[in-house]
Amino acid sequence: MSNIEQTLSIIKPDAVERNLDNEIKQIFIRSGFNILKEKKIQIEKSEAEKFYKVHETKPFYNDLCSYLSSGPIVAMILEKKNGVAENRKLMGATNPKDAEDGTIRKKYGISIDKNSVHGSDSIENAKIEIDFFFKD
Ligand code: IDP
Ligand code: MG
Repeated sequence: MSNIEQTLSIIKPDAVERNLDNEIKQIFIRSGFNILKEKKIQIEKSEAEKFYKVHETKPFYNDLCSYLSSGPIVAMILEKKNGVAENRKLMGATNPKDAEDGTIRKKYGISIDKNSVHGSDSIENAKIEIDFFFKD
């Protein structure tokens, strides 16, 4: 049985702003991910609110949506065996301070909000998030 999975990755504004997008893409490639599609875009705050709707009751929701829409991002469809979990592992903990050595957030994250990358947290959400960015 094949468990090749697709997941949505976003290189967030703090990383794109520091020109880290190519470097981070190389980490995904070296770690065995295929980048099936990618686009560099800037989204509206209203779109960020839709994307992060699961967090709408959180105290940081407004800042989070302002932040994600504050500058260009790179959205990618990544594919690998166990891709959803493998991407979460490679990203590291939400707070870069807690992220393990060798993870993207440990290496590049600035703070809990400016943590350089987003990754889908389940196969179901990966499908929803991929559609959000790549459905025509
Ligand atoms: P994740 O990105 O590791 O899946 P989530 O809990 O889904 O983490 O939170 C989404 C994003 O919201 C995080 O990546 C981070 O940028 C931001 N965030 C999460 N918790 C906090 C917080 O306590 N303060 C500020 N921002 C937060
Ligand atoms: Mg999450």
